[in-house]
Amino acid sequence: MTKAKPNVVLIITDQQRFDTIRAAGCTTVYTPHLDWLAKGGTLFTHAYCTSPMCSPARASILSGRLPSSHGLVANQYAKLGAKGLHLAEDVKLLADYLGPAGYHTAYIGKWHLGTGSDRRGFRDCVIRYSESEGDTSRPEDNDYARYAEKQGIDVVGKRQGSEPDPELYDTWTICGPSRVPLAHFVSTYLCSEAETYIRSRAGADSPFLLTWSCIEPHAPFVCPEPFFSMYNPADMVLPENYRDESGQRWLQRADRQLQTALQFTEIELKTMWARYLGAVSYIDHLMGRMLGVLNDTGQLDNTLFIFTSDHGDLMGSHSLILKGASLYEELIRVPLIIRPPAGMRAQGIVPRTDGLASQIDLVPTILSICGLPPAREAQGVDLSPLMTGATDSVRDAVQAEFHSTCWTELMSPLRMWMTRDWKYVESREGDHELYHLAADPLETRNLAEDPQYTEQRAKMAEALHDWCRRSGDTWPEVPTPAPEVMKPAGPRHHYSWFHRPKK
Ligand SMILES: [Ca+2]
Repeated sequence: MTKAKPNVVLIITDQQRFDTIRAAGCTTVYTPHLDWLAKGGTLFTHAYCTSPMCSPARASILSGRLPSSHGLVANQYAKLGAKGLHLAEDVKLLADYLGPAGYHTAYIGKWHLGTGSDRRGFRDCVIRYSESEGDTSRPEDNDYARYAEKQGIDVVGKRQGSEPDPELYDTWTICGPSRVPLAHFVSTYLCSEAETYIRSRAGADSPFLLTWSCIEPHAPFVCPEPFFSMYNPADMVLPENYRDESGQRWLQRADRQLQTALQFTEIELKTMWARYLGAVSYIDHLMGRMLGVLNDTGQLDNTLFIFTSDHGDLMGSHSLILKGASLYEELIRVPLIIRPPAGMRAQGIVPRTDGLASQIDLVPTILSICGLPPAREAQGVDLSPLMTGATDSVRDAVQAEFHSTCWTELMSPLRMWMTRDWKYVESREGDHELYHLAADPLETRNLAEDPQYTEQRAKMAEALHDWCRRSGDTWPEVPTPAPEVMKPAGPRHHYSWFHRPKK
């Protein structure tokens, strides 16, 4: 193996909507490094996650398979032991393809695949912290906790190191600057570790794969100053469909994490947006640092750089916030920028494509650009013909799925079949959705029960069921947790950091 193969840097943020990057049309945010990345590569305007939850989506990014195929259908919690949900040993991940091809493999940051400290095929450099239970098997595996201790910083709780300053935190809007200052904040630490890793690879014989993942801009809306206060809430623009109360209907689904936005005033929602975008600008700053080190060490030209997120957040759209049993655009459409290595750029790259793309396409695309054989197990397609302009479409439809927020929660299973013009969501609870995206891109008119569209709905359902048959998805049968791990039905779930009324 020579370094003729490009390095690969894959960035995965958490809960970042597609419309939060200036290059993607968000005029209220500053994302100069992401915009620069988009300028030298391809911005995908219609890239979709497979499921709007961490574990299923992240496993899809890394395996090229839908949740019904890789099996991690909901968020896992390893503490449940054998009855918990785990990524099966035989699911091959990106590093399992690149490692044997001679790549040095690194994983830095959030994992959330329920394998404890094990990062599967990512073997050569691993930096862990414990954002979610189960990301570290033993306390001593938590690299960030050890770093923080050396700085005299005590990190506690689920969101280790990214918790807000308790004196400045507003429990109603869940907004507050971080307790840990910028220099020692967890994602800054993860970025510094990435820089160290990138420097260590300069002059090495073999190419590297670095996957880097952070918790931002996931709620609660916490990040270090000066990014936290970077935007004035009054300047924020709420989503065009934030008054669409038809979304309230989905609060009735069994899943209990989705929340109503109607409980907030306009300025409260704008405050959440200001802090959310502040966290996006913080990520952008970290991207600038990594790109700078790649450039300083002469490795940028030979690097395939990919920026994406696991899924989105409703952030007020359809009068809802956060995520849950819904497959609205704001939840499933993700940022995706791919900047190919110089050799491919020299042949001409389309700066922007509206072609449909899915998270499951990343593994096939990376393997293709690296000149490696395709992954037999992956269900996605190679996106590089969209980037070179060879075609404006590599797939007729994208699929998405939903099972439950957590494996322990009540299920509200969904399946989606979406073309550029139509979206059909089939619900096991019977409350299906059909949107004519071409005429109603904001998804405010559900046509599923409209007799005028019976034929269209049947056509979409047939395409979905045909895909399920071909892909081995047993829908409408879905995996069921053991009854003893299920939380009892009751009031909506409240996370420790969740909206609490003002005192
Ligand atoms: Ca997530």
